[in-house]
Amino acid sequence: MERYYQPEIECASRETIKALQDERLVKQVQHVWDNVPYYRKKMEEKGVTPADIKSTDDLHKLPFLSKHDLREAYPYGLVGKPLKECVRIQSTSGTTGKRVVAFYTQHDIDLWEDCCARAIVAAGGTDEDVCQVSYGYGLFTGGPGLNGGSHKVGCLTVPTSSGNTDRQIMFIQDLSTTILCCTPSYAAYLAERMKEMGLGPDDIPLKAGIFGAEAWSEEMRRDIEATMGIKAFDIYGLTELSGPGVAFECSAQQGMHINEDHFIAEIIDPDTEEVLPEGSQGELVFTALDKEAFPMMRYRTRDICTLTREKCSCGRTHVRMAKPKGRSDDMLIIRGVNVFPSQIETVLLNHGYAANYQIIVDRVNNTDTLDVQVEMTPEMFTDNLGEIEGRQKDLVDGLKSMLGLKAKVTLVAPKTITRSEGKAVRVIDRRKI
Ligand code: DLL
Repeated sequence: MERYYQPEIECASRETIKALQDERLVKQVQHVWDNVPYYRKKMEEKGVTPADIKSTDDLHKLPFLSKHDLREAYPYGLVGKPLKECVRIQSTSGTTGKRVVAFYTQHDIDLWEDCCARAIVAAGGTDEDVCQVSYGYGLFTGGPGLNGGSHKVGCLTVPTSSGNTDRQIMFIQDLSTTILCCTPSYAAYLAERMKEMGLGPDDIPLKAGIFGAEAWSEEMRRDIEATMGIKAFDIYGLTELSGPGVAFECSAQQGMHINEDHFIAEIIDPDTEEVLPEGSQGELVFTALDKEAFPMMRYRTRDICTLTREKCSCGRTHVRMAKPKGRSDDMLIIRGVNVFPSQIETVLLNHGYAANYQIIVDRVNNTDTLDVQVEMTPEMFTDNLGEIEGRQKDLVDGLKSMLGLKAKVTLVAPKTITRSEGKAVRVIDRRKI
């Protein structure tokens, strides 16, 4: 039986959702106009006033916000409430430039935690469950978001944060953890360690995993599900919009339902900024409808994916997003060819490897080089050079047919590639361009 956290919203008719969005958008535009001078200026430059926005049909008139705006307005330029009404900040791990710092009122935290609670319930969670949150706690939104959601559902919450892998497994066993929340790469690492410890799916009390914060493939899902004996659910979100829980998978595992009472999603062509029809692949853009402290209007996520409104067997009516293919800024252009790390991962997993790999891109004599280092699994480990060369050639061929590009493949011994406890770093781009 499918369970819902807020069925009156999650299963509402399209008309009800549209009416709610219309009302909230009009209010939110006024809030931003009155309280966020940075965005008001953008509206003025575009010749738009709140009077022009009468419903969601007028959304396209509003200007976009991008990471560039967030950097320019850092730290307080986009805050929509007096600081004395703000109770928390969270921040991205941003490796380049300024971090994004997002602000929350208590109302913002409540709606964020509701979104995470919906995700936990959609994964089968109830107040009978023990939910271990192994996302990082602190500035990263993963730990605090799922922690809050888990409380709301009434699960017994185990806030282990990430790291200390053997202790994670000890808690899973001793406390009979039933739901595990962490990044998919950390889940794969935990699964690998459990196998090494001789634990099979029947020895592991887990029933579900809620894995997100980075791109992961269907092949990786199957591997983790088989090793841990669980059903693995995807969850999506970003700091700018609150954190995890913007969208989540249900039992159908056919895309993630976007919480449409809080967010409007659009897909645009990243080059022309034109809004694309349903089903087209493009950049995901979100408008937050009822965030107070850090309102985001038409925020360009850089994530590339598609949306569908096809009926879902779970009964939820909210639009679904496909797994993001990667970020437009993760996409590598190698010898003129667009390459997403997720395509490389698919080839590796289809050839029986685990997701332990690194992609090294360089430029030698003005030509781009693509070197994929892949760990052999313990079962396939050998020092027979002929066998290794044969396996490498298979992967070179597989990558050629997926990418249309010749890569160099180097097989390395098990356990040589550093494991990730948070978001995995898969690409090293050494090109100085
Ligand atoms: O990663 C929030 C989060 C925490 C989501 C825990 C899910 C679970 P940021 O650090 O701001 O926030 O990174 C946001 O991560 O724009 C995507 O590129 C990527 N991302 C998040 N979830 C997924 C997912 C958190 N399920 C950025 N699949 C986003 C693919 C994802 N990419």
